[in-house]
Amino acid sequence: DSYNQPYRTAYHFQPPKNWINGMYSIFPSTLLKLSLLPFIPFFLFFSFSLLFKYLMSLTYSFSCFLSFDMLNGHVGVFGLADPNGPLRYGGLYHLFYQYNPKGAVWGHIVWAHSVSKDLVNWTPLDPAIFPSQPSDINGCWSGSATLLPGNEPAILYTGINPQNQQVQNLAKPKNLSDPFLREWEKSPKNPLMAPTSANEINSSSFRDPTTAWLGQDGHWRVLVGSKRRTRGMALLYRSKDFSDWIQAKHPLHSILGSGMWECPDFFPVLKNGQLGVDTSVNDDYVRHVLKASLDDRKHDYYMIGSYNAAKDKFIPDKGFEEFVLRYDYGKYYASKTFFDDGKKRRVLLGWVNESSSVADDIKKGWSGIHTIPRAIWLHKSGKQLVQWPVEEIEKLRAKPVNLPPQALKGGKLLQINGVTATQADVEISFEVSELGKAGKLKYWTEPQILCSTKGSSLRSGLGPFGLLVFASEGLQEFTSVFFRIFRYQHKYLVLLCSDQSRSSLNKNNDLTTYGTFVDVNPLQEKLSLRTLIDHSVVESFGGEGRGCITARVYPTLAINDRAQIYAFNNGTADVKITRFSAWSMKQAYIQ
Ligand code: DQQ
Repeated sequence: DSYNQPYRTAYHFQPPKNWINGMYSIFPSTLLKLSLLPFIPFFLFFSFSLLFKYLMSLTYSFSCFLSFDMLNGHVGVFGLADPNGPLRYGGLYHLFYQYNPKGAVWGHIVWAHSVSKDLVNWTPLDPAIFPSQPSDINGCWSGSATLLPGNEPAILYTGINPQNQQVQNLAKPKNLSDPFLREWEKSPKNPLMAPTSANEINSSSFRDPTTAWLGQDGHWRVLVGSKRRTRGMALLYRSKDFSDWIQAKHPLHSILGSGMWECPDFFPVLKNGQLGVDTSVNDDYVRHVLKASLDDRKHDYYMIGSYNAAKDKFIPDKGFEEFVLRYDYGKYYASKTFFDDGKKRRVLLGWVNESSSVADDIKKGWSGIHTIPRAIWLHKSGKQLVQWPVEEIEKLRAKPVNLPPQALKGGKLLQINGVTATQADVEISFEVSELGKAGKLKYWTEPQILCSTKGSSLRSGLGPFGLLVFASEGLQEFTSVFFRIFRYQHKYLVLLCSDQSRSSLNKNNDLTTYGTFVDVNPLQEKLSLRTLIDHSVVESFGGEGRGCITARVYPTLAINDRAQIYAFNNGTADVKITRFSAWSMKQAYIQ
């Protein structure tokens, strides 16, 4: 059915297929329970939701009452969103995620649940957490898992109560001897954390508890995203028994003007090396990362600093006083990390919404995918994080196509044959010799602006050179992922762009171009690019994971066997391809 679903991904996680046509086939019991809940007659809801979306478009502030992705539960679309509470237990990886089982009827958001042995192939199970008690009767929103001593998983998540307030609840597995953790039971003491008149917490800006960590004093700590007026913050709670939680006097950290911090994350990273460490580690061989999904900007930002355990304060490093660095400079939101103690790595999961129109989403019948899980660690410079697809994804590689090192002259287009162009993993490295031809950047310019104004067609000194993917034979459609090199203040800036402006003849799509600078010195290093191509996903890693950009494209011609891949150089200077490997990717079992 790839012909009538050309955009469904083959190896990026998305709602199981049979949730779309016959959603009752997977877990009738649970869904029937849900459907017995009183629901608004369809026609009323439909008009309500259109009216609602109209209101939303008018008044932004209204949306802080309802989370951003709930509006992605368009009528009849089965929206997958935030990854929730990822953990490893019983030799299995558990992924939960925000899901509207009844398509449109938002407010019944549940924690859908899938398990995997390798983070690549996933088996769906019944939803783990769904509205069932007053403290979450209007929805089970995002949260995180913590492994308590004795390896007992505990999930803290946001519930929406009958007054539509956001409160924090606890759920634990009913049966620890079930490695699939199919059944979860909620604390009868829920909600464990709630807005009160005393704590002046805004009940529509209080959500997404993090994985908890254990302090030297034997007390647990957890963060909850919040804001007061425009000051975004990470509220801190402490607990001795993981049940009674006391709000700390001060947030762990806050930034004036940053707006609501959704899906916060707080974790240590080794100063040296690529291994991950447990969330509770706090020694002088780690640094700490504080991340937030900024509701006002719809991007995931992070800062590096140190965690002062005595004061329960995060002190950002110089240059990180504001949220500047992002995990991914494309479409990427509500990400979560977890420590995979099996392979001693920290794994990052992110949600990528659609760039298609609402009408097209309804036609597709699904919306939302997750990126390939990424190992994440601190770059040796200590100034940024590095991300790389987990090595297990390489098991899907088939039929390698390798090209010998060769020049790629200015204006040259090199067609790559022998690869399934809609389902591929491409690695290419470039060497640049004529740096003297690099264009001069007179003044600092945002990378996304540079990429948008100087698309892949505009010739300049050094670049654009890179890949054309989802390219139609006549190049009526193509998505270009490319480098440009500029000279700026006596050094070279390497720009990485993912240009979607020509990706589809269907202009109803969001064709925004994305860009970032990659901290690579072309005098000393090759420029490497890896792009994972998967039907409607272009997930790119520049500089071995120092610059990541995820995009969604919906070509009308360059689909199935009519898509092409090219290497290209539209600069005036020649460049050299020093390494080229491409693989056709096999279909993963993501149901
Ligand atoms: N999505 C969840 C919220 C979170 C938002 C609701 C982020 O908990 O803040 O589906 O996308």
